[in-house]
Amino acid sequence: MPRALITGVTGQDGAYLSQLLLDKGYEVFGLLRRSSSGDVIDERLRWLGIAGKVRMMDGNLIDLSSLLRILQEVKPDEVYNLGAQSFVKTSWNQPLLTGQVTALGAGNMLEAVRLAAPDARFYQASSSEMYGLIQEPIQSEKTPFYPRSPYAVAKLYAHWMTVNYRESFGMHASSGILFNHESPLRGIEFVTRKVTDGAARIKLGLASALPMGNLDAKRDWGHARDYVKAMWLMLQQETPDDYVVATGRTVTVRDMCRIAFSHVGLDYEEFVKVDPAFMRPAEVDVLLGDATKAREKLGWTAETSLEDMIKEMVEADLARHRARQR
Ligand code: NDP
Ligand code: GDR
Repeated sequence: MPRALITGVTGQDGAYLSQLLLDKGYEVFGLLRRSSSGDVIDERLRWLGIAGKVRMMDGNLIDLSSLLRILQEVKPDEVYNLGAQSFVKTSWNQPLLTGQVTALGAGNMLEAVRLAAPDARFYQASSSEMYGLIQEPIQSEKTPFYPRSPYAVAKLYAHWMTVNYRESFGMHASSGILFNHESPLRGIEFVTRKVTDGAARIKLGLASALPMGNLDAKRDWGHARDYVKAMWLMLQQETPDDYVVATGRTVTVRDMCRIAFSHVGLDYEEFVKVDPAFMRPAEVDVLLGDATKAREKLGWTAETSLEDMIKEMVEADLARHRARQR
């Protein structure tokens, strides 16, 4: 039975990846950082019906000793480094913590794998945010980076450390440059989930308006369930490499609002209000990924349309609110 260790196991991608690996017969271990609200930490795993099937290991990405101990105990075949301070807007409020977790945390994990599990295959969760102020209209593995937030700067460090450990030590270390991906398990602070939850609340009479930031930003949005398959495929290749994972379609936040509200029979323009509090000090205006390499080498393609995904998210949020009302 192959063994996988996932950092960020309590997050959106950690939950879907755990489900995928359990279905494939893996023994799945998750790095869990201690929290005072213990009863809600595996909420996403419970949603997918896999709570209790992932073995939780007590540690933290900023504590190298905990990572070494866990790797010695687990002896994983594959390590997926998904843990991060992942909310871009918060990275301006907590820039140094973001650096410690998102950048140095990945460095810690690479170092721990090199020292304690050198034969394990390693996946780094890199991000399209690294392209930032875009240098080419469609971004591929060859497009230069220009990070626009402390989060993106931190991800760039983690990305290049992954490349460097592969080249320096011959590690099987791969980096997935994933464009935005969403699901009913997306954190409520991210724009798609904020909108699907807002549309559901307004439909049910629980709210009357939705304050938003920049409606003109464009993103290439896919489904997290599809994207975790690409992570796994990267680690099944004979040689490690970097891959863009994207749908190849970009849509404005405004259009995404229209899709979500129209699903519940409402006109978004009546409810969505621009509020400067949700604007960012620097914006990534548009992202659009070219996943040709992933398609040709991994045989991967995005399967879920934006419309189907937003519909699934709105339905899930309606169900959540209805359950609370009972
Ligand atoms: P989430 O924000 O949902 O999950 C982040 C995870 O990181 C949580 O499990 C969190 O644990 C964990 N974490 C945070 N700090 C630490 C720490 N100090 N030590 C250990 N674990 C920690 O992110 P997603 O699932 O959406 O994304 C997964 C990864 O992919 C992230 O690295 C993200 O930056 C990256 N990414 C995401 C994209 C997306 O569109 N979703 C696109 C490209 C990259 P806790 O529950 O305790 O907070
Ligand atoms: P992003 O995702 O910053 O791309 O990072 P987010 O959903 O937060 O923002 C996307 C775009 O929407 C605009 N926006 C708003 N965003 C939020 N959160 N709230 C709002 O009210 C709002 N109004 C407009 C933003 O300005 C932005 O342009 C996500 C994270 O998952 C990262 O970890 C990951 O690396 C990247 O995707 C790829």
